[in-house]
Amino acid sequence: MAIERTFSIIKPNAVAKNVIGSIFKIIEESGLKIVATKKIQMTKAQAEGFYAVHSERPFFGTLCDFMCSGPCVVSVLEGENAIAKYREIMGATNPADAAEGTIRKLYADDIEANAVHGSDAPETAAVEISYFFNALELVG
Ligand code: RTP
Ligand code: MG
Repeated sequence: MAIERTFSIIKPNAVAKNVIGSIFKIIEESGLKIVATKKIQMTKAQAEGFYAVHSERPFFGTLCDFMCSGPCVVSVLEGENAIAKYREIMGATNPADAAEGTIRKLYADDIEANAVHGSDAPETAAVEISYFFNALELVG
């Protein structure tokens, strides 16, 4: 299995709950390594750019408002099968469907304020990582 990188956001509702460290612990205990990380607050335009793929969805406006409503923690995670592994420990998009012990089961408030984002494919991971990090910040 190849070593992959994926992109993570700890969303504003989880940052507000003061559980950044708890989420990092789950990530590290899964075997994934935090290659880079920083706390940011997105502008509306930055959130709209990040979620451009969802621009036609009915929840796009409220999602972008939520994502810039407070600070987030953006990170690059690395490990074997990192993209699928991170989505597994995140749990289902809707926390009502998320398995016990997953990050969303523990920390999501609802389907929108669902605590974390993780890339869904190698191509989107590469685009999302470069949206927030430059090469000098990716020290491995
Ligand atoms: P993410 O992209 O954040 O990792 O989440 P995901 O793949 O599990 O879900 P996706 O379908 O890509 O949706 C992106 C984010 O939009 C919000 N959402 N709201 N109100 C709704 O029905 C709804 N559906 C999705 C969530 O914040 C979701 O993570
Ligand atoms: Mg998604």
